[in-house]
Amino acid sequence: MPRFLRRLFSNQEATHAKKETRSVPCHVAIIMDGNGRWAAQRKLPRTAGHQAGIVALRRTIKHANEMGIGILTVYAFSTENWKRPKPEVDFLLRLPHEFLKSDLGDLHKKNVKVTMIGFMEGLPLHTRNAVSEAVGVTANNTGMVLNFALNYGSRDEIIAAVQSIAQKAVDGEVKPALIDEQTMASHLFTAALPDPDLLIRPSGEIRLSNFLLWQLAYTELWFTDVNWPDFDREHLEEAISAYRNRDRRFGGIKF
Ligand code: V0D
Repeated sequence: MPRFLRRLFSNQEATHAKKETRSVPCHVAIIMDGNGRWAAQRKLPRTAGHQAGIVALRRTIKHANEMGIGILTVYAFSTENWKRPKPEVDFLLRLPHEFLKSDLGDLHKKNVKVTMIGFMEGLPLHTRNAVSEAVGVTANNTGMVLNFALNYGSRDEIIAAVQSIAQKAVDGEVKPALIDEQTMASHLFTAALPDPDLLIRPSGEIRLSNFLLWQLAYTELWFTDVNWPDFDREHLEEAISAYRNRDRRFGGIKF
């Protein structure tokens, strides 16, 4: 029976919900938004906001790791970010190297595994090399997964998945009638990861902005007005405590 039908006919998720309300979310995704606004409020250049965003990222990784979060996915660069002025794009695309130069040693020591989702081939070679090195060095680590969404766009990700499934159908490798959620999920960048349990978006914007559209189907969403550079342990704790107090029903009924 396909998964969507099994979900209709079983109370598995409803039962599961009770357990999940007491634990820390396994997978937390964050849209690191509000860096430009933070800088503008201080009459600083946008680049200063991005630098402050790195500091917030560094401490959030530390807090997430201490809290026992299994996977932290952070949205660092979207496919739409190419529309920004070239100097800002160039600055942003140097940040992976800059961040890893200072932090990779510590992350590796803490057994953190660095991974990436997004259209790698669209990034400049220097950015790809920096990320590839971190992914390679930490490939066998068994601690928290730190997953960077770089040059990522959800609609393009879904289109690429559909193209590759369609090609397999043409080649006779898959039967169209048997394509199910699992087929789709296994063709997305996130194939190796469970769906996020919690999405956090700071900076007051209440939208998904083309981030993980498929994967967020059942995710709890948490929005806060705090800009990303000001995001600290208390904000992460607030989001997680809200998550733990919500009943996750996955469309089932609670009993
Ligand atoms: C700028 C706030 C770390 C968001 C954080 C290329 C906007 C700082 C990385 C990074 C960015 C990416 C991959 C990796 C290691 C680090 C990063 C970008 C922007 C866009 F393997 N911070 N960071 N990447 N900002």
